[in-house]
Amino acid sequence: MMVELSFVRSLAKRAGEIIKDGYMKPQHCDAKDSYADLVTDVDKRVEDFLRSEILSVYPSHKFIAEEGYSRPAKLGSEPTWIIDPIDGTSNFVSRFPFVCVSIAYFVNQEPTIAVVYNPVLNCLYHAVKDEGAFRNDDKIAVSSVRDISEALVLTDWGGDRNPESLDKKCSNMRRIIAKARGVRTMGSAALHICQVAGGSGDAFFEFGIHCWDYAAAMLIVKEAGGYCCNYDGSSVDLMGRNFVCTSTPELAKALLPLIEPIVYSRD
Ligand code: 2AM
Ligand code: CA
Ligand code: CA
Ligand code: CA
Repeated sequence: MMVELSFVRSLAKRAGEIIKDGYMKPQHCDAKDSYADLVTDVDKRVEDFLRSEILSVYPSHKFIAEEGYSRPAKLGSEPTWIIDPIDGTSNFVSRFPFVCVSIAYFVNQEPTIAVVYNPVLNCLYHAVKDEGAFRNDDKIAVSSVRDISEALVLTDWGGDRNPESLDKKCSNMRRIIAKARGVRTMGSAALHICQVAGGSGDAFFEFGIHCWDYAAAMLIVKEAGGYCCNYDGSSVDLMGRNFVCTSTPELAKALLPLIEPIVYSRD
């Protein structure tokens, strides 16, 4: 049985209800790799909900999901769901309203259906391969910005507090802000990328992120006409721990030389 967009949207909406229920309640959180890398019961509850709903209809499908995946994550040609139950957990616990659930459905290693839903701001992005990208059912498109002096660049500090990584991130920020209109860091890679898809940001890059942070948003920004690559300009490697997208290839060409890579081990 084929997976329909309506099924994925309904999963995201119901996951969003769980997130919204937890949003105004104090959350107990556990630290993962660092004190800044958090997980709450709501992350786990949303992931369990999505897994059981999907498996009840598609028992043979595979999963790569943040809280319960088995390393190394491997994307094969089988139908596979790449899921982040909450992207922006540090925002979620601080009630900063930039949080979402991110669901991508892959077949033959190709993203086919993607939904990113922010239940706090009631904003749902979706894309189906070759059918365009939408925000709350309105078609969206990237900006036409080519020149870095006109670009709003989105990136993040992430959860890594290693001093060497922080030095590189600061130097990257320093080089970019000297040339760009602005830099914003809002705590959710998926929503940053969706901002670029909707034309309210012009470029996004980040090191240390995983495929569940950007798999869904990547299809959304591609379908909105955006350009996606790795930090060195090569094509996107989902296990490569970095991702860049821009409104135009010209903007990527201007941005990439300003970025010194921070290399993370693959999954
Ligand atoms: P997460 O909320 O699913 O962990 C952007 O920096 C990405 O890194 C986010 O998409 C976020 O995904 C993850 N991240 C982990 N810890 C973070 C932190 N303290 N601040 C911002 N992002 C963090
Ligand atoms: Ca996390
Ligand atoms: Ca994430
Ligand atoms: Ca997460």
